[in-house]
Amino acid sequence: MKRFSLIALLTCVSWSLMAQEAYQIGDKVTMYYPANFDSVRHLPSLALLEEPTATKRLAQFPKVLSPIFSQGDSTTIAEIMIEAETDLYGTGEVTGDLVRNGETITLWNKDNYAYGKDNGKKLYQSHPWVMGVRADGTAFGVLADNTYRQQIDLTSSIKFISDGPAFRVIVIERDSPKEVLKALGELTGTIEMPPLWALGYQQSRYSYFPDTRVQEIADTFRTKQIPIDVIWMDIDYMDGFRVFTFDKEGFKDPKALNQYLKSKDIKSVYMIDPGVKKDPGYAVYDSGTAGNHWVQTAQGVPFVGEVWPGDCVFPDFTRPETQRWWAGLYDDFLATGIDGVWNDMNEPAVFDGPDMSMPIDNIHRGGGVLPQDIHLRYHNVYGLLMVRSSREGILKNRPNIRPFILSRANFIGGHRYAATWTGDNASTWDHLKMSIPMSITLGLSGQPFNGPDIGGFSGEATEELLGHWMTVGAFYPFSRNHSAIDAPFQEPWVFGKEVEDASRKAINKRYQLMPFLYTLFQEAATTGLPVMRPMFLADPKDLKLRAEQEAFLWGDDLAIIPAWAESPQLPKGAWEVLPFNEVPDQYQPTLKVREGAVIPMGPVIQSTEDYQTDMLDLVVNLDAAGKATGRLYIDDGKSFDFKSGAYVHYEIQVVQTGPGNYTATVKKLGGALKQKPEFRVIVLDNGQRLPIAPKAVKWKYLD
Ligand code: NBV
Repeated sequence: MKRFSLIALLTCVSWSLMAQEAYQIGDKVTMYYPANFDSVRHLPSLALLEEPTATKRLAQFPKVLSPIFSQGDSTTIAEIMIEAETDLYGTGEVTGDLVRNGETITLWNKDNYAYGKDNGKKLYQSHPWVMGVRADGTAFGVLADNTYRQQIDLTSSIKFISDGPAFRVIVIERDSPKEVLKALGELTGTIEMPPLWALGYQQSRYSYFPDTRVQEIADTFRTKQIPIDVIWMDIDYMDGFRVFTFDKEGFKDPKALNQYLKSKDIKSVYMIDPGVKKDPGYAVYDSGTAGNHWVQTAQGVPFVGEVWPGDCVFPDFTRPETQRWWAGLYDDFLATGIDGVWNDMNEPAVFDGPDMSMPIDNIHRGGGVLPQDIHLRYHNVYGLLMVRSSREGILKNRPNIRPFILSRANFIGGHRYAATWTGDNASTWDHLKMSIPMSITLGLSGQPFNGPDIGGFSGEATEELLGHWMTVGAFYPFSRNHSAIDAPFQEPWVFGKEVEDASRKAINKRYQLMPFLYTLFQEAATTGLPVMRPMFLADPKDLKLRAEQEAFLWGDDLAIIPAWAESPQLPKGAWEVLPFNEVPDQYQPTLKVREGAVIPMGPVIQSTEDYQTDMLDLVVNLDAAGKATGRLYIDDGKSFDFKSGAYVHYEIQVVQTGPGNYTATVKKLGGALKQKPEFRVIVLDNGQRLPIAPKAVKWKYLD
């Protein structure tokens, strides 16, 4: 035994000394190749936006952060040594703390109900990505460009241990974590600008059934004046769980239902799973079979596995023909007036398969740019490929409307195609609290548009839990209440007046802050910086902020401090409370504005259909020098016209010029839209809002 491990050690050492190569692919961005890199088994990369072209071979490896490649019996390894006192972040969709040091997780997309399996260390998505922040605030990022099953082991270094062939690693070196995230955005792309409605509050349930129940939910929101933008249709709207069909009784006229919702300014999102019922006579099964679209077993016949509808076959999204066929299925579906698509179960989850998915030797036949390979390679990107193809289908039908897709499974880079939620959490305090580091961590891994099921999916939410979850939940980038079929209902009103009022107040605030939130989404879409941020991002040198995971930021300027936060650490400076004219309650998080910030805000509205930017408030917390700055981005919220200039982006600076006197400079940063909102300045002072008389402000517009 001893001899065996010595030989293993020697093999490993000599192997790791074999030639490997490094290329500079950007400013302080290095791509490292192991000696035996097999491009056919790895390329093209699905994580990267495109294959780096400007590559310069380095004669010498940089002294720090160069990976050491090695090989175990059946694994390939890349290890990056880190300096002591480096805080590690990222690793995608994970349970546990914000600071990732000491953690080991497995990247193998997995249906993980209540996060109960594998100790919650294997969830629905894979992000082979770690960001390190050193004691001096400088930072780096490490991306393993590898889709195969792998572990990230952060117990003493950064170690990727893969079950696939040797893989390449990209290292980004920067002066700050924000710069690292921007570089990640350049490599993997950023989100597309979502439709404005997707930023509104959303209500879901497994399932609202039948259509009259959906209408009742819509009516209740409107009668109770709780703002809402979207209602979600879960699997029971389908006919026997057959995708792209509607239940003949319960949802017999989806067009009429969607029209009804539209008349209430509410959008509809419908679920589509990848598993297609094996059911001759069912059009999707028949056309898929005729087109030979199914993932195959090692023996070359369609793989059959059990999911909701019973025996199912699964589209092979590596094939261009299959991508086109799948995209085409959306034609009739969308013609009913469906606004958004929810791709669930796309790990893919297979009830009777190994590790609740497919055998790793199943065959994906590829074609086009992707080669044929086994499921071990394509498992973690099955969801990414599915949503990419769904997006194509939606865009084909509506070329100038921004699509909205929500996906349960995904892979780093998949934020280019879909938003995400964190799967089947539970109605517990633990999961409420954990949702904050989870959501922040996804944002630090390239996916800013995310959030958990508000109220928790499984189990029973209590009045107190729902009160706290609804009020914090209004501040996730993706804000949707959702619950399981066997859980009690958890709409904001089910526990009575107190939670209902508290929910309304919090959601009202989200809508009032919409100009600010939308501007942050534009920043995420153009730079890769997250919307929901950890405190340390605003001041990486302040070590007190590094582990803060109760309170969080929207951008750099607005702190959200849950009522239950025990010792929230905020970046230095005189933060001012952002007060609202409301009866206080035990649930509302405290909102605080950074010193020197301007937050654009609008009125309370019931739906983003009523969103306007003709008249806005500029809420200002002046710094010691009497100055404050903010930004405002405006476009039509719907189309891609902003790409040809139909937007306007302002930088707004408010300066106190004397007692009670101000100048406000509105400088156009870009865009051709002629819209100039009428602004009202409101100065925050010791928890008070002081509206400034229009005459006391001198306005300067700079084009
Ligand atoms: O489609 C039903 C559910 C859905 O509500 C949930 O959000 C998904 O994560 N889906 C999983 C399938 C089964 C859940 C037990």
